[in-house]
Amino acid sequence: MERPEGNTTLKVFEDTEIMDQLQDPRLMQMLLKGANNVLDVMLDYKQLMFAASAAMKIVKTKLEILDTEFKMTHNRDPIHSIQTRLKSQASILEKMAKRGIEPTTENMERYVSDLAGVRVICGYVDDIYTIEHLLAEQDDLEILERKDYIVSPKKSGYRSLHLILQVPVFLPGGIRKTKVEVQLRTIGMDFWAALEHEIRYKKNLDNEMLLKRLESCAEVIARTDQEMQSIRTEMEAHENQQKDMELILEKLRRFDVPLP
Ligand code: 0O2
Repeated sequence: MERPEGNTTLKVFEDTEIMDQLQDPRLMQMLLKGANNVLDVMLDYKQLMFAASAAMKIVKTKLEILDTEFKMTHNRDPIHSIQTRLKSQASILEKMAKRGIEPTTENMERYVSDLAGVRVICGYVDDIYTIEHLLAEQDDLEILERKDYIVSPKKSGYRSLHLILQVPVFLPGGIRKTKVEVQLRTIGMDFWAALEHEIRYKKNLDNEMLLKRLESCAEVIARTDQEMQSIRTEMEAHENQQKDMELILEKLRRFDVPLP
């Protein structure tokens, strides 16, 4: 059969010298051992990412349930939308290289807390802390780390609440405790972060003027978030006052019913 030219794999097998060497049982054993080791590492990585993916889905489902339950009792959704992502191999290796961590699967599990990421977009700032509180109440979740970039924004202007959760993933071999990074932010904070990520983040932009303008956009958005929050709080107070008034009027009407 004709073999395509330039196919190096096939050429190797045509090379009688190499084929002769492969007949050497010691060399063959070394090659098989090497291949076995590589496959073990690949399988460990696959299992790690499988657990990360499962943990991410568990957290997303929990958030959806909390949102629905909140809507049933308070008649509004605290969560506007939820996004999930598994960190890419390139991004994992880049992060580890930057920190000088040896790229092993054990190190990935130990040092890279955002293999699984869940982003929760809320309408109002207080919704973010409500969701955090509801997550903290879940017995099977543990909050390992908390960074509040809303109270203390990053120098760039970045605002969000970051939580590293530990989630038990039930697998045939036992429970695998798996980390998930949850980023909670308002629609406004997300708008800023998405555009800033495109324009500047990881690009080492050093134009002071543009950096200042990006930061001031973040401040304008933060003030708008505060104002929207305050409008909603006032509206709710007004609605509650009206409800209280209705209740009193209803009682008065009942009181006014003429006696027989
Ligand atoms: P990507 O591409 O979004 O995944 P850690 O994640 O804890 O290992 P670090 O830097 O201490 O490392 O975490 P930090 O500061 O809490 O931020 C992690 C994530 O927050 C980033 O993930 C971004 O998603 C987001 N983030 C942090 N700072 C900024 C910022 O200035 N602008 C924008 N747009 N996003 C930011 P990654 O893995 O760096 O990137």
